[in-house]
Amino acid sequence: MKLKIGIVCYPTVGGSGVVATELGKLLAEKGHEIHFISSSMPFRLNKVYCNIYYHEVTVNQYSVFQYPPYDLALASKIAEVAKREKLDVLHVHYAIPHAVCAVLAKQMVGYDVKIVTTLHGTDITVLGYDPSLSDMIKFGIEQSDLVTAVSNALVKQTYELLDVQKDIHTIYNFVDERVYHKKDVKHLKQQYGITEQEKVIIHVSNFRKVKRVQDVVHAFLHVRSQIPAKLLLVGDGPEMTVVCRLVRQLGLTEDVLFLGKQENLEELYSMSDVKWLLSEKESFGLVLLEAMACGVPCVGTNIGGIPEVIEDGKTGFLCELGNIEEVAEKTLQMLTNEDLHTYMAEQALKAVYEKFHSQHILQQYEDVYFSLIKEV
Ligand code: GMT
Repeated sequence: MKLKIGIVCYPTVGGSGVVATELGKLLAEKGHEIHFISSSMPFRLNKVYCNIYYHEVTVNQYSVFQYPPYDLALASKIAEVAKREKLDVLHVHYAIPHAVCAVLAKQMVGYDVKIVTTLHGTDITVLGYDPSLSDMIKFGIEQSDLVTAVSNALVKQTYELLDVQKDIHTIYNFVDERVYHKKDVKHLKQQYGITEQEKVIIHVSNFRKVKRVQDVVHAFLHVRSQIPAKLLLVGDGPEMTVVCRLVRQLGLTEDVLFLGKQENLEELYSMSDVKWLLSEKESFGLVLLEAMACGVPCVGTNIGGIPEVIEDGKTGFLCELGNIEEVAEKTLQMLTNEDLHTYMAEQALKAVYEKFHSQHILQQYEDVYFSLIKEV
């Protein structure tokens, strides 16, 4: 049985948008009809699929409104598309505003279109602490027909924070293994001026405060004092200015490469020996999985969903939040012991192909949709 599925997500660069888009593409490959409903074209939707449609939400600016009513425009668009296309399922990524808009749209269409909500983190770990929003998030979750979250840690945190009366099922994130795999990038390394002797550490994020990019730079100072190394900083965001200043102050300008926002991350991971994610909040850490798929072991903080992605001592190392020395010491252990590095790189790849395989995750989402459709 083929389904008609509406997907609502933030389309810009960011893990939740990436997961929503990649899921839509895999579902389309299996013959389902996919309707993306969002404010702009999801950036990973980079080729034509005959059964993927994109419906843009436009918000008109009327002088009577102090703020453009995006959420109402979205709800209205969801209802319009659901009714016209007779969607079976609305799969929304993020409780607010998307789940709440879907609930409103469901009331507007007048039939039992099923709502699946996937929690990605920020709505719970940041907005869930805001008393003016927490009841709204709880409402969006409880009114959904089925709720998933990207890690067990996020499920636990949602229950603790919002006291929701709803089963939440963990479905891990995935990457498209056809895109994320090790590539031969010797030429690229040379072009960046990285020598054979130098080890490469990579950090990829949106440079929000929670990503602790300053910790990344401090830890790199320790590593570089012991071995020749380069740090690739990929991404951009609010912390960029402070991080640039810190790199200059610590005399690291020669060895830290600011690469800005990049699209073909698999090539940059393929140049790297270790991936760092030292965040203070992280419900999953999709960038870890991307690196692991390219055979790069990871060092991450022991918080949120990171311990579900990095198996300590096997696919990488876990460190205490803010413990720069521990990060440096464990990274050096990996980078100066070739056997250990090879073992961890192999185990990282194995985890991607076993625990997080895209087809395995796709099956779990399809099971979710069919469980709701069969109830009708
Ligand atoms: O990490 C961000 O700031 C972006 C955010 C998003 O909305 O894309 O990422 C969240 O969702 C990703 C996909 O599920 C997860 O891999 C990230 O861990 C999660 N970020 C946080 O929890 C901070």
